[in-house]
Amino acid sequence: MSQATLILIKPDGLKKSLTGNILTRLSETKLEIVAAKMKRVSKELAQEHYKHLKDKPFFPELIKYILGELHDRRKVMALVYWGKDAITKCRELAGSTNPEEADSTSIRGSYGRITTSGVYENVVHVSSDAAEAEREIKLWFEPEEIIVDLYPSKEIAVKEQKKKVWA
Ligand code: IDP
Ligand code: MG
Repeated sequence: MSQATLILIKPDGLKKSLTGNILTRLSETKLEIVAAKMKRVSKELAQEHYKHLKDKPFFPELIKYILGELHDRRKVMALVYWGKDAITKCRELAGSTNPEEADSTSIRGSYGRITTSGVYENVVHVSSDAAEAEREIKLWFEPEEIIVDLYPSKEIAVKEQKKKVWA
């Protein structure tokens, strides 16, 4: 079954110059990249993305982590991978959430670590199931930024909206 998943290269992945390695590893899946961008992460986006963890003791540190405050990289790379069993394939390549427990050949097992303050710095995010993937992709991307029609969308007229164009 064709599926989509959100992939984020987290700030530690960017700081450690792992973008190329991670994309090469993901290319083993033979999935298609249907959207990609660099994104500054707002506090609202971070909190919404990780809302399922808001009662966890590590939540405040997790938000600082995804905002880039721990790595002086205030951005992430966001991509949508699409194709057969995309979520299972990408999660398998990413490895377990805890980088110490992740298979040592997985992305997280190869490059992740646990900080002294207890955050799992695990270099990539992969959606956990189809419902989460849809929620996350809609949170991180506008329909026009994705080159296939993943989910129903509609056209609306927007009046007098300000937009930056080339000067
Ligand atoms: P996932 O990223 O493998 O889907 P989630 O449970 O959704 O795992 O957690 C989101 C992120 O929160 C993880 O990738 C990791 O960075 C962090 N995290 C999850 N559980 C813990 C924990 O027990 N301690 C510290 N950080 C954690
Ligand atoms: Mg998750």
